[in-house]
Order: sequence, then structure tokens, then C-alpha cells
Amino acid sequence: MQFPAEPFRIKVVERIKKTTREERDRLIREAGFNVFNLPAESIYVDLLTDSGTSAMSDYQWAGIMLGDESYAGSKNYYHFEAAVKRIFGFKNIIPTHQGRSAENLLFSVALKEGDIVPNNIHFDTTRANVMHKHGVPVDLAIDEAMDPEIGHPFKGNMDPAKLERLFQEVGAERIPLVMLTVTNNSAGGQPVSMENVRAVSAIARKYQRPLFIDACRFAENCYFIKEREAGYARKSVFEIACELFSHADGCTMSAKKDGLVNIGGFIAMNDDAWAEKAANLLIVVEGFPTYGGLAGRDLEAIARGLEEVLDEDYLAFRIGQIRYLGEMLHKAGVPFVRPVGGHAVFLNAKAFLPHIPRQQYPGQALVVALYREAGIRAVEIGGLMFGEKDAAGGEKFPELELVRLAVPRRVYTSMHMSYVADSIIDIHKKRDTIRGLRLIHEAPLLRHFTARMEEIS
Ligand code: PM9
Repeated sequence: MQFPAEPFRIKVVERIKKTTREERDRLIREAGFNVFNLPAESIYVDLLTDSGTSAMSDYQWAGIMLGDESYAGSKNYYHFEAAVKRIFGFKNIIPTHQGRSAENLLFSVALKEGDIVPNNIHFDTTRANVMHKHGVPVDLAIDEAMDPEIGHPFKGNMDPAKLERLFQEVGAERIPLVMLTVTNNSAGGQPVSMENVRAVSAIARKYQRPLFIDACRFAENCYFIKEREAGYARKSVFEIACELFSHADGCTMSAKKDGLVNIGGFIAMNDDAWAEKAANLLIVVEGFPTYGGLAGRDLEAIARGLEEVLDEDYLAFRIGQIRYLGEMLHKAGVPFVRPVGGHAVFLNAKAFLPHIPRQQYPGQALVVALYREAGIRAVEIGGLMFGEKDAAGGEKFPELELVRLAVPRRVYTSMHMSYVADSIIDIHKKRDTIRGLRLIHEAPLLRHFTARMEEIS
């Protein structure tokens, strides 16, 4: 196993505290067995999300001090615009305060009621924003994406045959754009190959429809292309990114991921008419187009983050650190989605806790065990998050029951990863003692955020 040594040294530290098991047992009960209700201070290693949780560099913090907070025409905007154009290449760049507001702008200008948006797999906020504009999100991932055991170098791909079929069946009039999410978060942070981007782009162009990339984790995706796809080993990740975006007509971006910042995003596109509409809407809901809901200093941090994220020593460490966690778990026989993705390890809760039926939320039971036993916070992506009531009052569960361990960028050392792996391996050994959960309170929408549960004795 290759040990991924950190390509940085630490200049500022933030204390994290290990609570006792008794304290955590009390806290998780008080939280209704929902880790979203826990005070973050009571968590030792927080793997809830890799979004907005990155550590910024000294170079980015220095940029923060150069913030120009002019209402219009801030110098940081021009730096930001140049940094985005250099990599993404699109003509019109509109900053937003995070990814979902970029999605909201895109679907506000592009969709009319009943329109269909194909994607490899929509991330939750993308799906919600399509539906908010009365559109229909359609996922066209390759079949392998749904099998946690199948190894595939580009398990995030869209199936081009499914896309072609959709165009044939519903007609291009009902499909105003095509999207591709890189990496494919909902399929386990799996990458999309350049060949697939080309194939999807060719179909979109054939039907004269723009291709938009959901670019949140573009650098991680391009690193996988360099590692795995024939013909790319000698290209820089920057060159690969430029090529990838050259096949598209626009993108939405949450800079909270591969922008290496704590807040920010943007939408970029070549089409002037859509861009003008988006910018006009931006003024109503976010702010003037040279700040888009952000401070000048935030734009500077994004401009610098986008430079840094393409540093290949950083990317080798980043991808290596997640892989290292996966390899430790694999050696000990802990079941998770293979191969390891770019930003997270996704534990397979169905296989981890076969004694807990789906009706008792095995994924959430595992999340509770990780916190109670080791102070680790993860997130359930399974029956609690996506379960739906059926006509008979029972519950319909999604195919996969996963627990995501999303690793923040540049925040935890590889020793923290060893701690996480050892803790999970210990929990796996005594998995028979873990009990299922019963829902006692749920909201009508997005219930996992506020649900309260109790343990079944
Ligand atoms: N992803 C994540 O934890 C943030 C939490 S959302 C409940 O994975 C993709 C692929 C994402 C994503 C956020 C967004 C939205 C769009 N696409 O959070 O609005 O993974 O900046 O980005 C989260 P914002």
C-alpha cells in the first residue's frame, strides 16, 4: 500500500477534542439518533461532507487580505473571471454564492414546464432545482454504476445509448440541455472518462442541444483520466481539464469542492442570450454580476483555489488519501463501493449489517455506531435519505444503502485516516451488536436532515 504523505506542512491548527463514549451516547440520544443534530464540537473526525470544509492555503488567506469590496467592478472579480476562463474556457462567467444557486439560474433560464434534463446521475440539489422549475430529471448512468461490487475505471459514465434513445423517444424539443456530473457524486464519486464526455457531447451536438458539466469535482475527475485513460498519462491535469470543457457549452460549479474554498460557485456558458437572462436574474436573487452574492475576498480565494487544485502533487495526495482509507478497509473485509471514488469511501451498509432489515435503516444504524464508538460523523445515503411512502403506507427503499465517508480537502492527515479505518474495522468485528432504528418524527421533504429516531431494543 502506498502511504500518501501530505504535500503541505501545517502552519495553523484547529483543536479537535475526543469525547468519551458515555458523552457520545448521551449526545446521540439527545440528537434523536440523527448526526445532523449534533454539535460539531463533539465530533472528532467529521466526514459529513467535503463541501465547504476545505482548509485554505497561506496563498489563499493572503488573497483574502487583498479583497476589494467595491460593489461593482471589484479587481478580485477580474482575477476570478480570468482564473475561470483559463481552465473552463467559457465566454460568460457569473459568480454565485454556491453551486445550487448556479443550478437555479440555469434551470430558470433553460427550462419550461415538462422539459426533461438528462444527466449521468443528478446530485440532490440539481434534481431538486430541475423539479423546482417543473422539469423532469432523468438519470442515464451506465448499469455498472448501481452495482457496488463491479470494478469499472469510469463508473461515473453516462450510457450514450440511453441518451440517444431518450432523444429518439421524447424529441429534442423537450430536452433543452444535457448535463454530466464530474465526478459522479451520487454513484460514489466515480469519474467520467474523456471518451464518454466526447460521446455525450456528440449526441448533444447532433440534436443541437448544449452540454453543461456539473463541475464541482472536475480536478479530481481529470486526475482519474490522467491515471486511467489511454493517451492522457503525459498530459497535465490542466490540459485535460481544458480538453474536457472544450466539449461542453457551459458548466455549473460549487467552488466549495474543487475551488478549495468555504463558500462560492459560478455558472459559465458560451450562449450570450442565456447568460444575459441568468445575469438579470442574478441581480434579483444574488447580487450584481461582478460579485454574485460573494465578498470580493471570496472571489480572490476562489481564483487562487482554482490554481492550486490543479497542482498534481496535491491531487496525487488527495486521491491517494481516499484510496489509502479504502485499501485499509478492503484488507479487513469491510464492504464498500468499489473502486474507491475521488472524494469519499461509500460503505455498503446492507452488506455490513445484514441482520438489520431495510425497515430499520441499517445505514443510519451504522452512522450512529461510527459516532458513538469513535466520534466519527458520516452520512447515510440510503433508506432514510431516499425512502418514499408507498400507497399502502409502507416504505419503498432505494436500491443502495450506503454510508458516505466524505473527506474534506487538506484538513485531515493520513493518520486520521488510519484512525477512521481502525475504528470501522473494530465496529465491523462487533457488527452483530448494532441495533436498528425506528423513525419517530419526519418532515414531508428531505426528512434525513431533521428526522428523529429511536433505537430498537
Ligand atoms: N454536494 C455534498 O455533500 C453538499 C451538500 S448538499 C446536501 O456532496 C454536486 C455534484 C454536489 C453538490 C453538493 C452540488 C451543490 C451540486 N453538484 O452545496 O450548493 O455534490 O454548493 O453545491 C454536497 P452546493
